[in-house]
Amino acid sequence: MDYRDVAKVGLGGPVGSGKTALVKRLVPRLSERGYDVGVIANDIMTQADADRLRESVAGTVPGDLVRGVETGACPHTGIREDPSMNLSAVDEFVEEHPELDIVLIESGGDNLAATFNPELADYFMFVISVAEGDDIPAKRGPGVTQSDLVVINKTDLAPYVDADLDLMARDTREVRGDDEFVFTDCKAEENLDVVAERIEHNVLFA
Ligand SMILES: Nc1nc2c(ncn2[C@@H]2O[C@H](COP(=O)(O)OP(=O)(O)O)[C@@H](O)[C@H]2O)c(=O)[nH]1
Ligand SMILES: [Mg+2]
Repeated sequence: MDYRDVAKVGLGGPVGSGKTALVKRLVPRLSERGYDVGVIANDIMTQADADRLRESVAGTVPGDLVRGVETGACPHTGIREDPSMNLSAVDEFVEEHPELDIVLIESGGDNLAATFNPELADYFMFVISVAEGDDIPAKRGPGVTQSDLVVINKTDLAPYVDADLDLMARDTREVRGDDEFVFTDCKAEENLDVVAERIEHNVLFA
């Protein structure tokens, strides 16, 4: 078994947008649908970071199904130009856990341009938060325009940061030319089933 035998879902986006929060909530939803899920955290520089991730997903993801990959200095190389380290990590992962159906790969890159190499991710979700400003979609960053799904998280915070969700929806639709975006609230667990459903529909049934 190697990386080609497992569905790989990439999560990119700025630090703090809610990628880990989303991973935590997607795992039980995908498990409920009958899939075995593993998690890889990319650009982990120290084992302490991997431990933190393991702690934060504890309860929803068993510790041995969470891996940290140290891809080194440049945060984006490992997911875009040269995903070989990540792909070997997936290979090792599926060798030890041949039952895995899906691996969620969280990128540590803090950049609107951090896109996933199609070899590394069969499905690439770009996670932003409304608290980063409602003009992010209009900036036409490659994450927003080239991802398979844009997740616009933390809708609960919109009133506190004067974020106009209608504007974000209009801009996202316009810059992408499609409706592949979802508003989520990881705190109140809103619309997370929609994200799980998109993954299932686009990756596992594809
Ligand atoms: N209010 C609110 N907070 C959130 C939401 N999603 C994540 N957070 C919080 O935002 C912070 C950063 O989230 P995290 O998942 O670690 O971001 P990451 O850097 O993208 O992995 C944490 O304190 C989360 O609890 C949300 O939908 N609403
Ligand atoms: Mg994280």
